[in-house]
Parts: sequence; C-alpha cells; structure tokens
Amino acid sequence: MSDFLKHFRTEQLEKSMEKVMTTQCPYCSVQCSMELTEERIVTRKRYKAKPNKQDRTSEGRMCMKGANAHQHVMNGERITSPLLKIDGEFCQIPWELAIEYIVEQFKFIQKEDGNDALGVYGGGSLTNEEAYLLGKFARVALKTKHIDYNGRFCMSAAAAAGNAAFGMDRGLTNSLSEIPDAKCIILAGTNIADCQPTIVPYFRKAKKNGAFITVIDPRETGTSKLADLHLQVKPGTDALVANAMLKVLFDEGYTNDRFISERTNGFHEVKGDIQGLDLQELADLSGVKVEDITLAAREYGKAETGFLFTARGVEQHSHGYENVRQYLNLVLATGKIGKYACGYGAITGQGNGQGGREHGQKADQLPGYRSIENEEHRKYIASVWGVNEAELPRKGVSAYELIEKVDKEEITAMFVMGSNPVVSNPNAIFVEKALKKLKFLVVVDMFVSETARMADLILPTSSYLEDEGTMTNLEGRVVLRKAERTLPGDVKHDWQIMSEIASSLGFQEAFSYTSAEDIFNELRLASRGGIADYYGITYNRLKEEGIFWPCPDKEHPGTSRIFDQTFAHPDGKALFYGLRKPKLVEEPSEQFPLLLTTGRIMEHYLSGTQTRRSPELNKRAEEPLLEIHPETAKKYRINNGELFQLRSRRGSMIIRSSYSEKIRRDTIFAPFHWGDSQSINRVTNPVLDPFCKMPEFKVCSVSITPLIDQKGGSFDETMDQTTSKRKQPS
Ligand SMILES: Nc1nc2c(c(=O)[nH]1)N[C@H]1C(S)=C(S)[C@@H](COP(=O)(O)OP(=O)(O)OC[C@H]3O[C@@H](n4cnc5c(=O)[nH]c(N)nc54)[C@H](O)[C@@H]3O)O[C@H]1N2
Ligand SMILES: Nc1nc2c(c(=O)[nH]1)N[C@H]1C(S)=C(S)[C@@H](COP(=O)(O)OP(=O)(O)OC[C@H]3O[C@@H](n4cnc5c(=O)[nH]c(N)nc54)[C@H](O)[C@@H]3O)O[C@H]1N2
Ligand code: SF4
Ligand SMILES: [Mo]
Repeated sequence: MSDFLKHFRTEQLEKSMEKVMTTQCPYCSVQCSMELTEERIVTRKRYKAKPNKQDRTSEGRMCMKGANAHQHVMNGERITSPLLKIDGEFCQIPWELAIEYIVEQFKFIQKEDGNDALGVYGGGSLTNEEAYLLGKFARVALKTKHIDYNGRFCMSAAAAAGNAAFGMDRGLTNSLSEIPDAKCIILAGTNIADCQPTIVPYFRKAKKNGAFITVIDPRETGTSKLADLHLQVKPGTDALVANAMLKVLFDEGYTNDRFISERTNGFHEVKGDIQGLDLQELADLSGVKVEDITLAAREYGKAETGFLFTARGVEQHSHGYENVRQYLNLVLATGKIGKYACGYGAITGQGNGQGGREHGQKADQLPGYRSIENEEHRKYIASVWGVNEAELPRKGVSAYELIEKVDKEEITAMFVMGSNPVVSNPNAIFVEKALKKLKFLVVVDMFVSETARMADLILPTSSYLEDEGTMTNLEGRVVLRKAERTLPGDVKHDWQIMSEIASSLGFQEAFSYTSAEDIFNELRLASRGGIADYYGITYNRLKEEGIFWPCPDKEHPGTSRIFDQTFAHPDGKALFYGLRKPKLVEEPSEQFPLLLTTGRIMEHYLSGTQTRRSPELNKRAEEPLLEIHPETAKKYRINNGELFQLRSRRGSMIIRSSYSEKIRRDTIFAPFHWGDSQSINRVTNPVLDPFCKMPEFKVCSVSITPLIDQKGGSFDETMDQTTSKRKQPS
C-alpha cells in the first residue's frame, strides 16, 4: 500500500471516531436544538452542528450563532480553575481555598456592614434550576434582600405591563405555530430577522397566506423587509403611535364591543381620553404619516385574526411600561386575544429569559412568579425551603439600583452569576467606578469578562454543552437540555458552586442536591399553585418534547394558548390603561443634536463575552459600527468608515461610522456587544422607568465629532461617501 493510501486509511479510521452531542443553542430565546458532531482527525477535532428537524419551535432551523456556538466552549480562554487576584494578578487556587475565602469574606461583610450589604446579580442564561437556586441562595444562605438580574434590562417593562393588563406575564400568549394563520401582524420594536432568525419563516408563511404585516421601527431592518407597511417612528414615541391607532380603531368602528364588555375593565376611562386626541399632532410628534397610522390601524382592526408583538425597541424606555400598555389597549379593544391565531407576544430575549424571570432571582419575587411581599406566598415558600417565614428577606431593588447602592457603599460585596454588568448596564463609566468601591467581588463565569476582570475572585462555570437543566423558551415551552460533555479542568456547575458555598455557610441540608433534576423537583413543588406552575412537568416527561406552563399536574398536557376563557386577574378580566403622552427625557439640543438608539446585530450576543470568542462570528463583525444616514453624516463632517467620538451627558466612546439610508435622519444606531472604549453604554441614559425600573437604552441625545478634525484634518469631499459597502449592522 502506498504511503498516500496508508495515510488516507488512517485518516478514515480516525475520522470514524465521532461523538454526537444532542444539545441546544445557548443564545437566544428560541433555544434551537441541534446535534453537534465532534470528529477527531488524527489529533485535530472538528465540529459540525446540525439542526434538529423534530424541534417544535425551530422546526429544524438554526442561525449562524447556533452553528458556531461550540466555538466559545472550546476556546482556549476558558477558565478552568478558581482565580484569586493577588497584587493585581490572577492566580489559580484550589476550590477548597476559594470556598473558604468566600465564606470568610461574606461573614466578615455581614458582621461589618449587615446582611443586606451582600448583593447578588443573576442572569437569564442560567437554567431554571440555577435561577431558582440563586434566589434561594440569596435569601436563605446569604440572608440578603439584595438580589436582581439582567432580565431587568430585558423583559421588565413587558412583564410589568402583562401582569397589570392580564394578571400574568408569559412572553407569547400562543404557540408560534398559530402565526401562519394570522391575517394581520404588528411587529413593534422587534427585529426578529437578526435576533430570533429561526422564527422568521412563521411570519413568511403568514404573509404567503395573505397576512398584512406592519413593522414599527426607526430603522429599516431585515424584519421590515417582511412588512407591507413600515412606520419609521422617532425613537421613544411608541405610546403616541399606539394612541393614534386606538383613535382610528374607535372612530372607524373596529372595536369589539362584546369582548370589551365581557372580558375587560377600564375602557370607560380610555374612551374619554380618545376624544381629546389629535391624530395630526400624534403623527407629527412620532415622525410618521397620519395615513400610515390609519392604514396600520384599519388593517389590524378589520382582520379576523391577528397578533401584536413588542420587544426591546418599545420596552427599553423610561416609559417602556406605558408604551406596552398602550399597545395592549389595541389588542384588548379589538378582542384579538385568547383565540386561535389571535394574541400578544413580548418576544423574550435570552436563552432562559422567560424561565429566568419566574422563579425568584427578581428583587420582589419568589418561585412560581410569587410575590415576596405576599404573606401567603412567603409562608408557602418558607415551608418548601424549611425556613421560618419571618427570616425571609423582603423585596430588594432593581439591577441598576443595586449598582447605585454599591456606589453609595450600602452594598459592599457582590456575587455575579451569568452577567457582564460593566458592559450591559447603562451609564457604564459610572458602573465601573462604583464596582471598584466593592470590598469583595466574586464573578462566576466561563471567561474573564470585563466584569470578571474587576473581581477579587473568579469561579469557573460550565458551558451549555456541559450543564444539564431546563430552559423555558420564548413560547413558554419548558425544554430539557442534556449535558453532553465532561467538565473541563476544575470547572463546576453554577448549582454546585452555590450549594458548596451555602453548605460551608451552614446550610448543608437546604442545599444538599446531587443533580439538576433534584433542584427541578424542588422547583416544581415551590412553583405549585403559583402563576408559573411547573408542578406537572418532570424530567421524564421532558424527554420527548417541551411542555408549556402552566402545567399543574402530571396528567396535564400543558397550556400552549393562555387566556382562552379568562384572564389571570381575580375577576378574570383584562384591564385597559388610560392614555398617556410620555415625553422624551432627552430631546435633541444644540450640544447633543442627535438621537441615539442601541440594539443588536446578528453576529453577536449581548455583552459579546461568548460571541467575540467565536472566531467564525467575530470575523464577520470585529468592531461596532454606527449606522448613520449619509446626509446626517455630511452635516457633521463624518466620513464613511472612519472612527469618531460619540458623546452624551454621561460620557464618550469611539466608534466607526457606516453610512446607511435605512435609518431616520435624526437618529443613529449602535450595537452594544463590545466593552471598554467601544462600549455604547458609556453614553446611554440610566434614567429608570418608575413602574418596572427598566433603563432608557433605546434613546438619548448625543453629539458626534470626527476624530480627524481633532487632529486638524477635515471632512473629505472627494472620498466615496456613498452608502457603506462594508457589511452593515444588518
Ligand atoms: N443576534 C442577537 N440576537 C439576540 C440577542 C443578541 O444580542 N444578538 N439578544 C437576545 C436578547 S437578550 C434580546 S432582549 C432580544 C432583543 O431583540 P430585539 O428587541 O428585537 O432587539 P434590539 O436590536 O434591541 O431592538 C429591536 C429594534 O428596536 C428598534 N428601536 C429602537 N428604538 C425604538 C423605538 O423607540 N421604538 C420602536 N418601535 N423601535 C425601536 C431598533 O431599531 C431595533 O431594530 O434579542 C435576543 N436575540
Ligand atoms: N445599550 C444597550 N444595553 C443593553 C441592551 C440594549 O439593547 N442596549 N440590552 C439589555 C439586555 S436586553 C440584556 S438581556 C442585557 C444582557 O447583558 P449581560 O447581562 O451582560 O449578558 P451576557 O453578555 O449574556 O452576560 C453573560 C455573562 O455570563 C456568562 N455566562 C453565560 N452563560 C453562563 C452560565 O450559564 N453561568 C454563568 N455563571 N455565566 C454564564 C457569559 O460568559 C457572560 O460573561 O444587556 C442589556 N444591555
Ligand atoms: S441564536 Fe437563537 S435562533 Fe440562532 S440558533 Fe441560537 S437559539 Fe436558534
Ligand atoms: Mo435581553
């Protein structure tokens, strides 16, 4: 046999050393399941992801992030043992020492500054089991009321609005499979084409079946390409658009009077408010045409079936709660909810953005969407946890307010699990300064993120391929993710880390879990009888496919469509919201003449800790690009593709321009997936919505200054200043 053939044969043999891992993507809320094949070629490993055709949500699709998700897991930058900062340098230490050190520091803080001086900061990437355990860990083991999580920045406005309007917050009221039969769809402030790409075909099918699609967004996006009508709204003015649409529905007789009288309360007040609305004024303020608002309302009003969706574009405002409530008025006024192909959806963001907001990592919450201020709820959870009700802390404060307390030195130690707050909080310069004041910072992560870099101690955690647990996807469907890879180095699971610290603090019995399933079984009990009732869901039942909550007993099939018969308020009725005309907190001024809005691009995920470490994704988008209309750019002497300084009242950052005619002339857009001087959150406004404490990520006023001008250069009239040929933030 020739050398070549020998080599070929060996390669074939080696190639057959394949391992197939059944898993699901760690990124967005669709949670696409897939098979990841590990192929060993001699000493090299090669990976290939293949979507799972049986997946009821993704229907066998996967986007570029899912296809490359494994890359960050295998990345050589993974931390594989605890790292302690000694004289500014991180040194590897054994777990025993790490746990001992944490316990010593936490006890010291508790003694010096009180129990509430310990802050806990969680995330929506954690499994249900771990999110649940983090709530218990904070309240039982650390005895602190100060816990909140990054979902505050994500879902809080829609969650608060859903709770107030319907008595319950589940992202989608119906399963995605009903979308193709909707005759009208409104997509407000959601860019599914980049953010949940695998659900786009549901909308395409609807369009093919004759649906009229309206997109409301200040930019043309991949999503607005689906639209029959695009309202290119001025950032921060959604409530005005929704009010104007309600007026059209009312004046033109599209309201569903029977539904309003039988299934809702509060329309009376709204009816009074409608009379005083001036369509032209609302259209002028929101920067869209009266005819377009009228068309959007008519199409929604006359359609037999329909959905209205919102996402962060509507919600991440200092009046995000009100924006959502005004859109919900449209759903209730037309009775488009609680029926086949009729409903509302707040499109959840993070992998476990839904489950992560149900089981107690929120400041005011106990498992099963119970309230920490409700005496009955406290008693029940105290009994499940085997503690005295009086010992359970009361409600704490929201995520950004935790940081403010750190700044005031009321919180002096912090435990961060599953978030990178230095990059993802608004007003990031302040956040970084505040965190420097901590006496003790522990970060549990897979990487030395921008936040972990500031920690005294970093604890290495497992990735999605290694960590078993349940996730609740954007539909409210609970799915089980298996662990398919052995833990690298000394890595431990989040639940093990919490259990070990809690045990060393003296709570062995309450934290004596041996598996994620153990924790899930306790969660089932803790959620039993609550709004988000998981009692009937077991690991065994999840082996087949997901189950929608609420699922109160083991024979219950789960609830894919909610509000069929009643809403979740005690009287079974939904509630309208009086009309409001919220104003922008920062209108453009001479000093800060442009409106900045922020969001996502397809290639990266959130603070970028994971996707910037995936070579395949990172090479497609290596730096943030600022979307700016060419006419606006010329006015401010910004060349296409050049770096410049973006400034607001909070601070400044450096970013490269990318001309785009797809954006309003008064608005610029930047993604937030980068840290340090490239972090857009150095300029964003931390003003909080009073109802839900959501920060104003989606609009603030800014100025832009070319860097070259500062060096004495000038705007280049001769340069090719046509719309950018570079890959645009899509
Ligand atoms: N590729 C990718 N996918 C993701 C994520 C990611 O980081 N990357 N993150 C996940 C998470 S956690 C989330 S929360 C979701 C977010 O999903 P989305 O909310 O869809 O994403 P964003 O880009 O933040 O904002 C959506 C749109 O709102 C528009 N917008 C801005 N201001 C306004 C306004 O005032 N009114 C209206 N109507 N629209 C406005 C923006 O132009 C943008 O196109 O995505 C999830 N999926
Ligand atoms: N300007 C602006 N800022 C925003 C937004 C915006 O639209 N504009 N959107 C906001 C929204 S919607 C969100 S959701 C936040 C999110 O922002 P972050 O909370 O910062 O979210 P991630 O980047 O996912 O951070 C997760 C961190 O936890 C690590 N991690 C991942 N999985 C696990 C795990 O299972 N266990 C542990 N222990 N660690 C893990 C990752 O490596 C990463 O470092 O950002 C918000 N910030
Ligand atoms: S990022 Fe979202 S849409 Fe893309 S593969 Fe992952 S779960 Fe699916
Ligand atoms: Mo999010």
